[in-house]
Amino acid sequence: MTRRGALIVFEGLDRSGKTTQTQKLLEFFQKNGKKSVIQRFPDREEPLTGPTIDNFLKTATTVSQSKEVIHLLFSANRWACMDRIRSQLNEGTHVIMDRYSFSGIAYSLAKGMDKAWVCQPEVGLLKPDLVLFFDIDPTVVMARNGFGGEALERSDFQAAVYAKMNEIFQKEYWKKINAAETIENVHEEVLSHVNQVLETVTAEKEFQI
Ligand code: DGP
Ligand code: NA
Ligand code: NA
Repeated sequence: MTRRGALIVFEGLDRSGKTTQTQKLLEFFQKNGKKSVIQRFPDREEPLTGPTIDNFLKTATTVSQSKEVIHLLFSANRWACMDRIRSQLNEGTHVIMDRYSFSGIAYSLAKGMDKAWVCQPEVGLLKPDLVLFFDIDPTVVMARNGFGGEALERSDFQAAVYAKMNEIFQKEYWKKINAAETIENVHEEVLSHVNQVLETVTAEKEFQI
């Protein structure tokens, strides 16, 4: 029987280095002959919800939208990808996620939404084997090149998201990564956590917050 792949989630603020590190982890797995994919959320290629989300992220400062609708749209985007991701895991492929439900919850909590309400749509999604929280001072990411390109990349909002990510941080399967370190050092830290969980991957789990 093939051992299922691991579901490894990278979370953190915009510009905290997640995308670079998901790519480095993918390359590491591939060098070791291990099937793996990167799944980015929001998945702007997902046919039903992707284009709408892309449009929202590009225009949110100029158009007013219901925060409930936006929340459900991002959640629907994750749900729309679940069957494919489950199949990939079951056939032994590691799935590396660039954001997941925790972004969905933290971004909406930062808008002042109710916690139970925002968690509910995530219930039943696949539970990660590992969540790597890219911990970095919001003022540091805001100074990084390219910050501010999209609607949600505003300094006051990022600080609020950071506070909410810390609030929902769960000790058991979240690991904090010092994202202020160099790219190579962060990669080493990522690998040390990943190697530990690969030993523990067993049956499919359901998402719980
Ligand atoms: P990224 O492609 O990682 O740069 O994400 C695009 C933006 O969308 C970023 O500002 C974070 C935000 N985002 C990601 N997931 C969610 C979500 O589930 N809900 C909300 N409101 N925002 C999200
Ligand atoms: Na971004
Ligand atoms: Na990113």
